[in-house]
Amino acid sequence: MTKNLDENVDTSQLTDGFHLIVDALKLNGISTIYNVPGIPITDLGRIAQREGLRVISFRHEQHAGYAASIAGFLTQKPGIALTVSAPGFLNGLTALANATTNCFPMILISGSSEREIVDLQQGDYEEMDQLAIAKPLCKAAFRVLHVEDIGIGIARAIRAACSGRPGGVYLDFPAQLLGQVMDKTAGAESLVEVIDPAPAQIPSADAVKRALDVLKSAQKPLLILGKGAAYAQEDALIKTFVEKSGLPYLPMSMAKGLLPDDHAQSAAAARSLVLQEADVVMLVGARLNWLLSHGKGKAWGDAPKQFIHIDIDPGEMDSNRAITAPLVGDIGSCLNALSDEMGKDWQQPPAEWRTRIADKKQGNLEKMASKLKSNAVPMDYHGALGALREVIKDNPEIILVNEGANTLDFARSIIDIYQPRHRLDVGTWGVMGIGQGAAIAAAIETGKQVLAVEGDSAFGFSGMEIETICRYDLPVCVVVFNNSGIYRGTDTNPAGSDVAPTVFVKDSRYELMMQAFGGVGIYATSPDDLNRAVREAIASGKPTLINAIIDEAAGTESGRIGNLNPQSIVMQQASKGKKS
Ligand code: ADP
Ligand code: TPW
Ligand code: MG
Repeated sequence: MTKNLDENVDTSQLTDGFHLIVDALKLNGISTIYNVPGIPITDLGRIAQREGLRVISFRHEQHAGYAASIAGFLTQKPGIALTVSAPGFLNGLTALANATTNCFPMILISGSSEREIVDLQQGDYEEMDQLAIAKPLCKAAFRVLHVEDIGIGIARAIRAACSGRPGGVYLDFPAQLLGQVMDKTAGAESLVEVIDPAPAQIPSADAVKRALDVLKSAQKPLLILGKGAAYAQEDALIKTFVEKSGLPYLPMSMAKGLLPDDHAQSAAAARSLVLQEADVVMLVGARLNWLLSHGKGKAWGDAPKQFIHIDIDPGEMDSNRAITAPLVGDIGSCLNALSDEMGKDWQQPPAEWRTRIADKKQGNLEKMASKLKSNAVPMDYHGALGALREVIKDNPEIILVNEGANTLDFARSIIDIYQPRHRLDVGTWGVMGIGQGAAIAAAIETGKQVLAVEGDSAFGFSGMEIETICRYDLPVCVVVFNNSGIYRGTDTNPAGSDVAPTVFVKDSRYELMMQAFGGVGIYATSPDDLNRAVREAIASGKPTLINAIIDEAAGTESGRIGNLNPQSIVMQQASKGKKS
């Protein structure tokens, strides 16, 4: 029963909302909260810290939210972001929606104002109907009004975040709830330990047989591994399946490293060829969304194709193309079932197909190798990334975070990743601003060294969080690819004295920002400088920011997705005029 505190009550026998929330999180194995404090949740962070949770305070809720979502991706436990009401909640919402879009389990916990006042719109402190606003942006949203329901509320949130297709969940805790008290023993009994939060989903025997029949019929099979496969943590099974089957595979960007990128069966360096020519494509934890051109059009060529699709969400089937063999279930169960059925009569894909891919790969890799040796100053993307590629090759346990446009697209194809979940990036939305949040979560959750390679624009979205990196003394090295702008630093304004919309202050000294908070700041103009500076950062483990000066003219509009960028006829004529 809920009690109001009066002087005669023995408080040692009581607990309150704050404590029960912390106890419920701990009971469910949650060890870290990513937060920005304030009314009404300041004491929640304090109590959590006192009770042994790690409470990481950010400078802006969006980055606490991105950190929580990446924690969810890395650990399969929902990452917890904690924010104050209305404005803090709204700041966290972008990250919650992004987590849902990317299928990362996360819970945004927000304090909220008094229900009675909010619902009558009487103008409470930070008044907002948060539950209603969060609902369309997440997988599930719950509000807890009574202290004895905290255990159930948190259990429902965890289950919703982790089961089936993972996603973001909103949990609304009104200020009044936090201070409500109840009997300690009854409180402890009200908590719920979630048993088996992501139950196995076993595919039907028919579906397995159908998939295998289609796969066996292929002359030019192709496997595509997505970040769902990285999330599933079935690393050994995936490696065995790929190697036993002999299938050529393409890793989506955050699936890089599931098998080392230099694996003989990787077809990444022959991407266009395999997409165009494959006759059977098996998707594993990857959606046929814009990142795969919806499975249609020029990128996929004219050759007729059949699709096999492994996904935990039945609704994903036929979303863009007809799926000949839907295999609905969790990746572990599906691949185990397929492996069992493949048996001894499995034939490796035709040698002709494998040779064709290998030849194409070799040609493309050779072409790239010479560009990576570029020592040009100012650096171009190949020269700078060629240096970073070598650093990661020598230190494959480093986690790479990557955002930007050109900085993202070039790094994705140039920097090889050797271990699962060691590349974190802008994900399904191509969102700028995940950089520091992702780097912080990666360092906190894994204890590993992080290298964050970010365009100067991308960096700016979460730049203030380098103070957070310094405050917790995290082994994060941020490399800002400084080309003085978005895509390029060369745009001009023909009509006035303002700079062009894509251009920043020239010669910006980003490294001084890191020095301001006690970290190491380095100015690097050549690939050699960059190589040396990153290796020093790794050796010291100190928070470091390297301002890497990139040729302002080296990038292209929108990086490699310029085709998605509608261009005005006037601008097209203007740029033609410039070139001629
Ligand atoms: P990518 O961007 O790498 O192509 P997506 O985010 O588009 O990857 O796709 C990930 C897919 O993985 C989602 O459709 C999601 O439902 C699915 N998924 C997530 N976890 C699992 C799992 N354990 N088993 C099967 N499918 C999963
Ligand atoms: C939340 C639009 C896509 S890429 C980009 C922006 C602003 C920055 C590109 O410049 P950067 O990289 O980072 O300097 P480079 O190497 O090409 O110069 N707001 C959000 N997300 C997106 N995607 C944008 C804006 C965008
Ligand atoms: Mg830039």
